[in-house]
Amino acid sequence: MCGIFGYVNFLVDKSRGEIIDNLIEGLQRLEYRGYDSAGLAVDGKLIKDGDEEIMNNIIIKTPGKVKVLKQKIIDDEINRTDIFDNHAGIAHTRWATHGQPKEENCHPHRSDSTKGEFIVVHNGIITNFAALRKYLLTKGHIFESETDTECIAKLFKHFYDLNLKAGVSPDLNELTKQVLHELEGSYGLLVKSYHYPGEVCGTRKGSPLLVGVKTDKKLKVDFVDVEFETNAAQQQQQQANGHSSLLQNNHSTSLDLGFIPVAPGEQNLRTSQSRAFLSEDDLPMPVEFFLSSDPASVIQHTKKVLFLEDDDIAHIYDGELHIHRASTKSAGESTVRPIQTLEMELNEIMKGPYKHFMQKEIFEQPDSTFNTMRGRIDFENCIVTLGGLKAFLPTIRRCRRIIMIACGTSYHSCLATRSIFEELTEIPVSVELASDFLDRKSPVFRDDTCVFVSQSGETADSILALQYCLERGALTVGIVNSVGSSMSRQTHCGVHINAGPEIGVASTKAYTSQYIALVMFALSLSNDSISKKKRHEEIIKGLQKIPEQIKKVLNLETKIKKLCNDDLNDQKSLLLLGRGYQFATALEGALKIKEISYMHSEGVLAGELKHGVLALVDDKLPIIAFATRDSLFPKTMSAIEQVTARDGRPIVICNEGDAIISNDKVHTTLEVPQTVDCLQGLLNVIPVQLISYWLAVNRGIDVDFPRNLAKSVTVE
Ligand code: G6Q
Ligand code: GLU
Repeated sequence: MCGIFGYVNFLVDKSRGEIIDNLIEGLQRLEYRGYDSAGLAVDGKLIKDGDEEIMNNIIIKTPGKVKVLKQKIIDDEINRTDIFDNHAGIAHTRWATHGQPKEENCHPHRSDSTKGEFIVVHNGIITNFAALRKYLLTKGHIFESETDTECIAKLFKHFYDLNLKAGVSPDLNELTKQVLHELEGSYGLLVKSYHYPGEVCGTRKGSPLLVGVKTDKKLKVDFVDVEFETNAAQQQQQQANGHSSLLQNNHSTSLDLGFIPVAPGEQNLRTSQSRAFLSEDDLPMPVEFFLSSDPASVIQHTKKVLFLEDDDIAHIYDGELHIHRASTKSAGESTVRPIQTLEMELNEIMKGPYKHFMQKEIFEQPDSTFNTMRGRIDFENCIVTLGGLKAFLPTIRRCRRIIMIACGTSYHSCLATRSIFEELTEIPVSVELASDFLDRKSPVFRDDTCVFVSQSGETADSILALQYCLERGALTVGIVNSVGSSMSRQTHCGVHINAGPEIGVASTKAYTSQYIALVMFALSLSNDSISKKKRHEEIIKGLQKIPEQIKKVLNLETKIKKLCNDDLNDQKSLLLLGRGYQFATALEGALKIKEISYMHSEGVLAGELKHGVLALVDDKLPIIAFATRDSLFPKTMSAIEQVTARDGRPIVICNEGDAIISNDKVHTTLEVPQTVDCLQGLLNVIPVQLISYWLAVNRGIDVDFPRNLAKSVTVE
């Protein structure tokens, strides 16, 4: 739910101050993902431990934003000057799932309070943590927090000690495998330990994690080999899988007898399969690694990134990145992980002249919508080409139904385009909220096409629904913004909406780009139909004008700001009325308003007004009605009549210069340009995005970080 960030330098001298600054900056760019607490761990100084010298560590953590952590580091007068030529630092922003945002629950967590042998940051949920905790308590471990995460740190020490007892000194990645064998749930996690100075292991299951690589020299190859188990270790792993999970042993003390240490051949066996990191002359090369849940925090350092797959263990030591697998190799599994070059620019993730990311993202929509279409629509010849779908179109055309699955705003973009999908493709389309779809265990068949729409590509409910559909053999399509996200990798085919990074928790530009991507998808599916040719041309011509028309709608900001100031600020509730294409706009507007201004608001299907909602209407309740010109316009007008007849004075979103809307009956009008009926929602949603924004600003709400919400909802 939150973010993790790690930084490893090798043969690049860095002071502790610089290392901390790197970690803090990484966290700040991740903060939008979840932000109730933050923390980090770096090396301290060498201390005597019996005959041994060990590096103690510095853990600083606090509830609140990263700036609070930054201040705490200053207040604690942490020494900034010590220099490290090899160091591993880890950091975390937390969105609590287990235990309140209190200092003891903040990450990093440690294996023990005396020396802090193993230190862990974790993103996700360990579902069997209660049983693990119970077991570890019987083994004498003392817990310092209420989190599920802490049992991971304890497990590292537990297994480390068991290996030592068996006379084996395990490699960090082997130890990580033993720990992962015990964990159920989802995780992106990093571990460091003074037993392994300058090393870090990062692993993931169901939570994103990537590794950025920065070197002066060119990498020899742009991939890293996956290091699978040797036969001996594999046999041992199978044995271990067979019987020795800690919890299967009924928490008995005989467990330690059943424990299988790391295969002797595997301990500290460090083969250089990491071809990318060998220099020409075989000398180690200076390198920095950035581990993160999000490319946005890595981009200012390097564009070279490697996205980890579920069950990958990235082991970084001696300036090399090794990828191991926590599970045994299955047939057809890829044996390399590519090091990709990110196209994103740093200024794409900065606020620019805007006060908030949300405002910036609303105003980016002329560009973002254009980028969604860029290179995909030939406006002159009215041809749409979606490279990521082309090969699958014949299969999709033959499917028996299309199921669109998403959450929140992404769900609304599906609702907004469902009707044009059905009209153009003549395939039945159902639209599902991912959580409800899973709750119902809805039947899915091999000849279904399941379309997953998501900005982040990491939303847990949608990913679970995706897995459910994959297991049932359906064809899956991803309509995703975040490149390299779990959803874009796990679907068979899809379209990246190319809206650029969206940082404000309230989704705005992703909505309009998803909308356009879905319309382009429907156009591609039906491009073989002669009878639909005219309609195609009309829609494509309409799409061409959308970016310019959005610019015009954005000019309404001053009027909207005044409207919010003068009339809406002190209201407690707001209704949004729409029907046909505009029902989705009403729902999306209501979601925006409630999530960032905390004002209750409800999207109502105008046709349903008389079936109950009308009882709420009086001269006080603010109402926004969508009355732009389409075939349902007369019906919408009659809903407005029903409202005005009860002294309601709606704010009407209508087409430019539409005289039918008489001024004395409505509170005010917000006029938007006219476009094709199925695209009108792209323009109508902009005024409500702006209303929600200005309501929130006027109420002094931190627009980009509304309470209780996170940008990337990676828990069910
Ligand atoms: C809306 C929110 C939220 C979001 C969902 C789905 O403003 O951002 O409703 O749309 O949480 O997220 P994804 O689109 O990332 O799957
Ligand atoms: N489950 C962990 C906790 O509550 C991690 C939450 C997160 O992903 O931030 O501490």
